[in-house]
Amino acid sequence: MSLTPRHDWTLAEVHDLLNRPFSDLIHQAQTIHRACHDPNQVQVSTLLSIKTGGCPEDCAYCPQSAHYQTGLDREKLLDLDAVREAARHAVESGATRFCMGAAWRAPTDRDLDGVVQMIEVVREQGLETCVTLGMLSSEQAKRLSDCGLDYYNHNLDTSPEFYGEIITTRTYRDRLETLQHVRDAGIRVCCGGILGMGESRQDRAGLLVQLATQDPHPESVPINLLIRVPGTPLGETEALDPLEFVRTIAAARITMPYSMVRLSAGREDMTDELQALCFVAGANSIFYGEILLTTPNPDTARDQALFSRLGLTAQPNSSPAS
Ligand code: SAM
Ligand code: DTB
Ligand code: SF4
Repeated sequence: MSLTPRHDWTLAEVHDLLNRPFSDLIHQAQTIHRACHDPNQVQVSTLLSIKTGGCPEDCAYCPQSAHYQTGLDREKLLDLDAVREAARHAVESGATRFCMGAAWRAPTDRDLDGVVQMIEVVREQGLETCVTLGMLSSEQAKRLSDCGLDYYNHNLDTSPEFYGEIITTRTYRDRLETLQHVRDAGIRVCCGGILGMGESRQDRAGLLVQLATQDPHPESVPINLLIRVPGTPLGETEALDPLEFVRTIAAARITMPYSMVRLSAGREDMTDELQALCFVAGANSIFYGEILLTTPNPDTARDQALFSRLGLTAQPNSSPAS
């Protein structure tokens, strides 16, 4: 079966998908997953925070926002040797993509000089490169493309309707513009969102419609489960029904058949059984390593045991950089 991806998904259609009986939804997602991917292979990415804390944005979920007291120290840009060392470690642990995140609203051109050097040292290790630096101008995107950046991560986070409850310092339109600059520069797009912020099922459908009507679809779609960090406005949010999380993964797989759907933040609090359901629903990528940007992720021994329990293997590097 070969599938032609659709880019005309409507809110009603995606909402109907999320409302389907669970077994029907998972069966459809797994069928599409098998047609488009090796169901037993998982792409493995590693994260590194290159500039931590003190961010001027007010994203209500984020421990790095300067608006909230989360006990996180503001740090300077990491030096090149630390990045090289982390990239080496990522290679040894079997990761194929290295994603660097900075707590910026947008990088200055000077910030970008440092990031370009970092991308170069990560590429030297043969890793795919991804960065997430906030908003980008078209010139900045072009610069990142010229230095060989493979992916840019910039999330839409939630539906356009719910977005204003979560962030007031930058608009949905700002985010869509940055994504367009990234696309126009020829960089692959990593774009997803966060579930469990108090949004409705309709909002989860709304996020997926925004992603699945992009043409082409984002190559990577990270689906994060909110990490409820004390001190942030969402620190006390009621936990999302885990099966609702699985449903959203399944609907992401159905609507964006060829994208890598990443089971992203939030795995630390998931059982192996819940993660297994996410893989059955079509997730085929994870963040690996004991820390995400600033919060804990499962330790590597636990992830190795999980892969072994489920008969999963790490996907080999598909685009050697150097
Ligand atoms: N500052 C840049 C930006 O926002 O574009 C890049 C770094 S930011 C930390 C990257 C993404 O991490 C956010 O878009 C959000 O989706 C995710 N994230 C941040 N805090 C989170 C949390 N507490 N739980 C789940 N995901 C989170
Ligand atoms: C994404 O969607 N999730 C990652 C990555 N892109 C940059 C970040 C998760 C951050 C979780 C909170 C933290 O560790 O600070
Ligand atoms: Fe800043 Fe990014 Fe955190 Fe928002 S998500 S506060 S932009 S680091």
